[in-house]
Amino acid sequence: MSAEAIGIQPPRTGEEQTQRTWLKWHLYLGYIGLAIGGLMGIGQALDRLGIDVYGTAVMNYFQGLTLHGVTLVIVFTFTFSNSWVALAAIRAFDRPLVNTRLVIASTLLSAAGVVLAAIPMLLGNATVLFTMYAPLQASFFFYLGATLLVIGTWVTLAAMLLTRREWKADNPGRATPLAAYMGIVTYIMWSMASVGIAIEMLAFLLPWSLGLIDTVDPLTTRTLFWMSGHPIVYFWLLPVYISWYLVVPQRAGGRLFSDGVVRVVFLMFLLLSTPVGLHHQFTDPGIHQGLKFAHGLMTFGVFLPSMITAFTLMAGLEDGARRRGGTGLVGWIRKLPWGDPVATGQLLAMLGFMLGGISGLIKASYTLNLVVHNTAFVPGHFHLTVGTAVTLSIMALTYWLVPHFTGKALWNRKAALAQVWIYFVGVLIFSRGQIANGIEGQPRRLHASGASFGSEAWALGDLMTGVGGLLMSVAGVLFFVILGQTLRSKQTATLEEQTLEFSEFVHDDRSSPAVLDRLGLWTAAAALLVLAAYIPAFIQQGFDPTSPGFTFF
Ligand code: HAS
Ligand code: CU
Repeated sequence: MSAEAIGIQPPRTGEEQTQRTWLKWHLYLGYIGLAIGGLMGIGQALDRLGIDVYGTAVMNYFQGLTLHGVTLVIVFTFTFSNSWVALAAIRAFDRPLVNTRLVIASTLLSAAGVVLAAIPMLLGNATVLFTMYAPLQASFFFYLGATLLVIGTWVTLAAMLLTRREWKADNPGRATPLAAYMGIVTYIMWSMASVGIAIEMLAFLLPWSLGLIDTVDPLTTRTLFWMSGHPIVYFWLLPVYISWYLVVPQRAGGRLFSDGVVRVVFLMFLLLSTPVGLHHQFTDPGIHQGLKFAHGLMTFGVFLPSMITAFTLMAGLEDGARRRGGTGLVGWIRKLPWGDPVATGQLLAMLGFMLGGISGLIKASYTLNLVVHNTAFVPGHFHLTVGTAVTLSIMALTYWLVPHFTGKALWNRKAALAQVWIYFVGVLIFSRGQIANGIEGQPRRLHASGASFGSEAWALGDLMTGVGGLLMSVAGVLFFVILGQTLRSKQTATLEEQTLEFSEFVHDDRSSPAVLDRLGLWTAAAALLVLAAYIPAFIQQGFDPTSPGFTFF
């Protein structure tokens, strides 16, 4: 049995137990983000149905939308990753992380970041949306909170890298265990990518919001933001890929083809996630067409590791289903573990991601991007990616994680199954509405029921977005009911329920080339690509710090 097949078990030492307690609270912090963000989502769904909760309520549309975006895509995702990826690394290395203080520091940094960012958002002093670039200006504390959340992720990386070094000293010549490898490569990618947003914060937004400098260059801050703002989507996605690779096929009874291929997939993300940010700026003036072309080309490159993932997973799932008696060209799909909410939620998330991925490819094509940029098509795309592939997978994984962390049995498996299906059906209807309206030219971030203009062509799309959004909200409420009831439950989880087995491979790590483990080398190569993609962009676009801050809402 390979090391990976051991999977995640209940803790064995006191230190591991302490770390898991902190990781548990780190995870719970994310659920608070999900609750606030989800609540704001209900308001947005109602808005599409013509019920204007913002006209009368305590907050305006953009305040609600900022809370929605920041708590979901920065708080919920980051805290889940810090918790889950560290937990997987502990199990893969079969030892606690070096050292416990770093695990605690990461949790506290996230918590401080959440509080600092939440207060100005709730007070209406940070209505800049989650794409926090100039010239919209937020309170200093909002930027500080976001910065601390990013630093928390760096601390998690430091803990994992130190543990890897210690493990390597004890296991000379062996490849980093796969679950840890995937997590560490993800975090190296993100830490490198987040340099863009770090410079944006430290050099521009923090001093600007404090009044130390009066003006900034919006184009510079946009470019720095997107330098991190594209790879951030893989920082949301790759922790979930760890589960898609290592948990779902195993639960389906299948083996994966090759350990080496999975490592190559993660290295491709390390190399290609960052030098593509200009695909968010295809319509920005002042950036040379050749640079946009280069970033566009590399966007098609970063599509590949997800395609390899799709084929690898499909083969692993088919292998499992056929071993369980599945037959036929597609008939085997019936033999996937549809009674298991942990697997089912993630299978549905994968199906949603197929559509999310295709809509991404459409936007990566320059000429099509000109049609859909800044329209409702964009949220249509990202609710199928971060809103489905990531969120639905985290919900499903929660049905294992919480019993694991607490020792309590999952409350009502049937309810959990219903929850993931309702969310899936809801998000499909929701995104269909957004994507159709985007093609009809509906701007994104439109306060629809408060707008004095509109188009007949948007009526059906808005209805679908509203109804789909309400279904997602029902699933969101049900998720928290299941979570609450599980936490209150007196029934203990069996050892099997607390244990997470990892997938096995036909070709395991012994056949993977040693060069894949040279993480320093790959990081250096990735850094060179980032420099090649961005230095010409900054030189060419120049620096023109003439814009004051604006607060419109
Ligand atoms: Fe994106 C904008 C292009 C992936 C998120 N994206 C966004 C924004 C967000 C976002 C939040 O090129 C909006 C930012 C803003 O506010 O302005 N995106 C892409 C491309 C990909 C992509 C090419 N995006 C993501 C992921 C996200 C995400 C992942 C979050 C997690 N995106 C764009 C572009 C824009 C953009 C443009 C800017 C648009 C504009 O004009 O503003 C690709 O990486 C996608 C690759 C995915 C695939 C799918 C693989 C499928 C798999 C599942 C297999 C299924 C199985 C099922 C095995 C190739 C792995 C089996 C089950 C059974 C039951 C049988
Ligand atoms: Cu992107």
